[in-house]
Amino acid sequence: MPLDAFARFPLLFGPSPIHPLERLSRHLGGARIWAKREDCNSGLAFGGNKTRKLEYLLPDALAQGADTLVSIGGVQSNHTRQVAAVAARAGLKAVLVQESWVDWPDPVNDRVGNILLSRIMGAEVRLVPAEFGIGFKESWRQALADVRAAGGVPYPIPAGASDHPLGGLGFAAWAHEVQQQERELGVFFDTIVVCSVTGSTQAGMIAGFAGQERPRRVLGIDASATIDQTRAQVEKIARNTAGLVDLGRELRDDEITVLPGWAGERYGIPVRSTLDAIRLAGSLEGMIVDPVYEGKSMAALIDLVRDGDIPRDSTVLYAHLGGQPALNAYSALFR
Ligand code: 1AC
Repeated sequence: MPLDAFARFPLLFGPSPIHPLERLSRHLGGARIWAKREDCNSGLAFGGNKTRKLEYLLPDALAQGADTLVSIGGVQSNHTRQVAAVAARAGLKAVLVQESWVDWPDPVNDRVGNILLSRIMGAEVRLVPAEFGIGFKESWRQALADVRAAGGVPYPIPAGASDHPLGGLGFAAWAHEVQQQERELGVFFDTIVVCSVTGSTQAGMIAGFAGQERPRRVLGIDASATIDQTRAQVEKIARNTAGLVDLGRELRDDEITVLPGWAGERYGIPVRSTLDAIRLAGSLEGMIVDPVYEGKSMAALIDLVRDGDIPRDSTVLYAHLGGQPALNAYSALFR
């Protein structure tokens, strides 16, 4: 059915802001670079891309009579922080499984940033030792079972709200929002740059843009150092979402692009290009990006423009997904 026929629980202020990054564009000597800011999209715990996805999952949870949102991520998961915020806003409980996805030595890693905010918002936070993985984990199934055993009605939300039948809808709507903003601004973004880990942000964009007349490139930047897994998940969710919103055709393989090269060796560990990108965006634009997601996609954007893979006459939209709270756990890198 068409996208606007899906139930949506409004959580955002409205369309997220789009603005030009003029000093960064000048510094790179080409391509007009703009940003669309999911970190400013709502009043819910510093916003972020997951809030937009949860607009479509929450009505389903409420229709099922759920009283507890149950989700999973790393210790510094932005996603679980946004689930906590959405649960608070909707008057539901939240149980959050926070696995040790990142072997990060900061002594306050499990006390500051995203996890601190989730605790403030009243979520039950469970620290579980387990490696990075975007699939359905035993710890998450256990949390669901525990809520049931206690007489509650859990609503399962997988990592990143991604591998869920409705997970791609939020960013399919984002694609329509971009088109509307382009009309207002008199601009056309021929290239979108977005960080990909659990997949549904990029996948939703691909499905949404595929229904528009003018083609454009959606460049996913892998930040998990598991490129095959990321690409497979983006493809699966993009195809599912395209079917859900009645795209009316199969997505072509060339519409699904996920690029390796900026993740470093492990999810959650920044490398030199990540830190350089964080400093560059901060010092030229006052725009804060994080070491896990946007620092890596910003590093990719910088290299792709510098190397001419994104041509000088391109107009690029950088999707800022709102990962900044994790910075608190990486302070040692900026002393
Ligand atoms: C990996 C989903 C992800 C998070 O914040 O937990 N972006």
